Amino acid sequence: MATTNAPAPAALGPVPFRDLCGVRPVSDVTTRSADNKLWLQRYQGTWVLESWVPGIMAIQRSFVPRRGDVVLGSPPKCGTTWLKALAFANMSRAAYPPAHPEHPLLRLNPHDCVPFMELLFATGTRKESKMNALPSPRLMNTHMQHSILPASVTTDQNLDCKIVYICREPKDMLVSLWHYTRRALPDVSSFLDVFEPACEGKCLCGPIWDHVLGYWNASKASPEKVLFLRYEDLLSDPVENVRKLARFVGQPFSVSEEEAGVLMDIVRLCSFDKLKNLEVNSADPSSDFANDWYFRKGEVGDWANHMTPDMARRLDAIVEEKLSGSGLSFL
Ligand code: PAP
Repeated sequence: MATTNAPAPAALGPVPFRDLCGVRPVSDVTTRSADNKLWLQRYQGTWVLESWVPGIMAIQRSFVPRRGDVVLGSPPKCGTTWLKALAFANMSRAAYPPAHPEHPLLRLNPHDCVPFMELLFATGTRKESKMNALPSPRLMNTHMQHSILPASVTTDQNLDCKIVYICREPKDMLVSLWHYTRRALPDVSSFLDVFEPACEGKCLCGPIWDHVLGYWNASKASPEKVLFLRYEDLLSDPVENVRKLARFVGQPFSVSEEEAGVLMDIVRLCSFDKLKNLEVNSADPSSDFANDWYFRKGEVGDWANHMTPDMARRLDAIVEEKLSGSGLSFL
């Protein structure tokens, strides 16, 4: 097992990955297959994109966490982009004051600031080594289920590397996933194409209930190691959740920062409207993928526009049955 006691370089991070490494962490849709399908593959009990498997295996084999690392975990379409922005703005606020007119998030998409591990570690990209170039504390994200993370990351005693997890009400997550997939793959047209397999557990990074339960149980066992956040809570009380996030990563807001409005500046900078309306996050008709795909509605309850009451009841019942006894519920 990889050790985690490597000395951390002087705290200078996080810095935008793209600024330091000169490359854009690859987007999900580049992983479509030649016949324009997203190929899901069973990997150690989880459903992942076939093209992520080499990266996942490389992470399991060789990822060495450093003191101060923060891994952002999430199922797809549960607020990763938002969490990346918030965590980056939070942890880099000394170097990049959030109200500064040249803040990196005003010119870079959050996914350019925080790399996606599965693709970064994929064989052949050679970007994996670029992780080593990042100054500490480093920020990175993964969609891997907790059960397939390397022990070097999950070991309870290893508080050097922390995990911040975000999940979302499963019906809204599925609707968001469907919209995203539809843009990437024109032959996915019906919501049922996503809904029916998901009810059986087959969806990207699913089963959904296993994904949330893995991190939920880990956060209950080690709350100082895993912070469990919910998209809906972030929407209803961003200030308190950002405060919680800052405390968790060991950078609580000082009284003077609170008085100076730094926390509010971060919330504003990372808000849906602010990020969505930036030029860097706008639609790009010349490309088959654009950053605007990450910013659709940003609301709670859009499922009602896509599911019948029966479909909603069916998925709710499946999810609640799987979560029963855990203390976690989405109802
Ligand atoms: P990813 O898994 O591809 O990284 P992710 O960012 O997790 O996607 O999810 C995208 C969802 O978060 C979108 O939800 P929707 O389809 O229901 O609208 C997107 O709109 C929403 N989102 C992105 N940024 C923000 C933000 N700053 N505040 C609130 N919601 C956001």
